[in-house]
Amino acid sequence: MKFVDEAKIELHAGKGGDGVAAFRREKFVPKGGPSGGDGGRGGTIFIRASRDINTLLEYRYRRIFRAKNGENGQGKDCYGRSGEDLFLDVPMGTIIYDETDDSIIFDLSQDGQIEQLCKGGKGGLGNIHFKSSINRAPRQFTYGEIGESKSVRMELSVLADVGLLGFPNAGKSTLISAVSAAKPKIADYPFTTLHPHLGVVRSGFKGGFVIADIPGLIAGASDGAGLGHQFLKHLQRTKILLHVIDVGTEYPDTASITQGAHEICQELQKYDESLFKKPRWIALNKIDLIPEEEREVFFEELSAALETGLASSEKIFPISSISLSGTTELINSVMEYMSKLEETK
Ligand SMILES: Nc1nc2c(ncn2[C@@H]2O[C@H](COP(=O)(O)OP(=O)(O)OP(=O)(O)O)[C@@H](O)[C@H]2O)c(=O)[nH]1
Ligand SMILES: [Mg+2]
Repeated sequence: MKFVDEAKIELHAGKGGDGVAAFRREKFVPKGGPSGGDGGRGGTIFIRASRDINTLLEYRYRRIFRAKNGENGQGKDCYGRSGEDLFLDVPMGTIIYDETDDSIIFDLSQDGQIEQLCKGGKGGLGNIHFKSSINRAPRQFTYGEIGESKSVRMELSVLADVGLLGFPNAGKSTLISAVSAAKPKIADYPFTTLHPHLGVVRSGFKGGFVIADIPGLIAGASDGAGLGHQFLKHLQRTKILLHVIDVGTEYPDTASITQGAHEICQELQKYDESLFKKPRWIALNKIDLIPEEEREVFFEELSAALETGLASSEKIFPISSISLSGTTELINSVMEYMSKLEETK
């Protein structure tokens, strides 16, 4: 599924340092000439594309970026130091729009591509530049120029890395809203989610990964039951499927939970064998509804039951999308998995 990750930021290049008017004061040189140096150039803001970043998440937390100002010039022919340039790293594929007229400024399609976004202001001139045959003691100097400023929008089309799968009401939307900034509708009735949503999860992996929340599936979806199963196509290019199972509501009916899990996997297999064969993990959700002291035994029993059929999964994570217990472990495991995939690429 295509999804647009977006961030709006404000950029201010550095101001140039002012030039200065100064005169030489040296022993035995009674009337020293002008010696005021130029101001340094203000820092320029560049944008740099990198294949090592996945999302624009970083730019949703920090929105204003300023490059350093140039230093003012000084006496004794000293020039001010230039302000340091600022490089903003964005994922390859990011498109930069000018917020004022919505025009495209850059389309960063190459890894390592660097473009100048906001030019730093020129430094002012010191009075050494104004010396002439008719004016040997000029007092003129100029001020540094203001750096360029811009408001830009960055857009990136991203594909989901993780796809959520499960019955209506399993808590898929609650999970995505717990681990990402996405705010899908959540309600205690089936088929709350009618359209797929994506959420970006902040993690150490390339600045985050993307989870897709799709409408719930039910048995018979391949024949059109419920909302049907055409939404599964959005999971086609994901790297992991996460099968969310509501174990809290049906606790302690292991047989019914297992049966339900198999139904989902049957629908998946009917839809597409390759999707069915994708790595699929299980999130046992709503564990907050299960008495704490009974959880361990129950999870063991349930894991054993799930292992025997279609729904078998290498990894099972007991979680609560409401109390957030277990969600960090889940996210960390996804992150590790993605990093490994990347290494073997
Ligand atoms: N106690 C408890 N309730 C949860 C948990 N996760 C979700 N719920 C509740 O379960 C109900 C369904 O949650 P949703 O996130 O809308 O479920 P969904 O899987 O997205 O459902 P559809 O969009 O209809 O497919 C809501 O009332 C949630 O508050 C959980 O971990 N614990
Ligand atoms: Mg939902």
